[in-house]
Amino acid sequence: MIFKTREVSFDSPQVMGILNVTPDSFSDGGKFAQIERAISQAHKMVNAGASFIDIGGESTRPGATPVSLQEELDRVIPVIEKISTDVDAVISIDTYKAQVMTEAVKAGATMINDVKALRDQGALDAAVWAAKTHSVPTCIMHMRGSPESMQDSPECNDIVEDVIHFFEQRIKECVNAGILYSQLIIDPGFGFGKTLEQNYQLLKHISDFSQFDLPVLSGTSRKSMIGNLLNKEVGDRLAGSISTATIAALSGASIIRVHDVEETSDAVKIVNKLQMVE
Ligand code: 8Y4
Repeated sequence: MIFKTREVSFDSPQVMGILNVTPDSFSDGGKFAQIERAISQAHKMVNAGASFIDIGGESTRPGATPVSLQEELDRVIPVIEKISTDVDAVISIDTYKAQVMTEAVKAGATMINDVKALRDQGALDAAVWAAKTHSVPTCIMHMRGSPESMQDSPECNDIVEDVIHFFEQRIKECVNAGILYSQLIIDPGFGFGKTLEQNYQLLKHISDFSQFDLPVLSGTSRKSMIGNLLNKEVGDRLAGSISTATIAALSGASIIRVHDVEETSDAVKIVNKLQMVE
């Protein structure tokens, strides 16, 4: 798949490192120090095996304080400008806002990651522009609940069927709008409005999404599907996160979105070796 000028092969799973660009209360170095911290974190993740960096201004975390458009732009754009020239990786912009997508792609982002699957005002048009004029692919994620479009589908008691039906509809709309089929990535959206049971059903059946012949992105890192099962706080979910990442990689997921890049890259190398031997 082409990300602007970079071609990425999904013959083996790729690791996407999560880079949150949020003002943290412990750092008082100001804006410049924040940008420097983000760059060094990105370099660290690439050296540890990440070929994707997902940059988010924290507008999409469930339960996160909503961030204004200007605040999100101020957080994310300077970091993308610097990282896209300095760091050898696909630079993904985690946003559902059309204007953030557009400005991020102008600043050097090479992928769009939208947890609302381009259903926010203007987002589909922004992603069409990014795809057509910059060869920037988009990841469309499934979410249950929040945006109203989910509920108009018939009441389904099979989450896997539900998510597959969502992608059938959503892919059609994206392609009709002008995004190439081959410029889409799909994601079942672990944790987004799903029960613990449903999250594990999706993980168990994640290979079902291979029927679309599109790269599948899997994001389970440190989520409550791990914490609630193991009774562990967010800082103690590494073993659980590596386990779910390994299962996803073994099942054919193409992009594994994680906080712990080095540990997950080791796990992916084990999976790769396993797939290679007779
Ligand atoms: C601890 C840390 C507990 C983080 C929960 C979380 C996905 C995503 C998110 C995903 C794609 C998160 C932006 C939620 N999750 N994008 N984004 N897929 N494509 N929660 O699963 O990391 S944010």
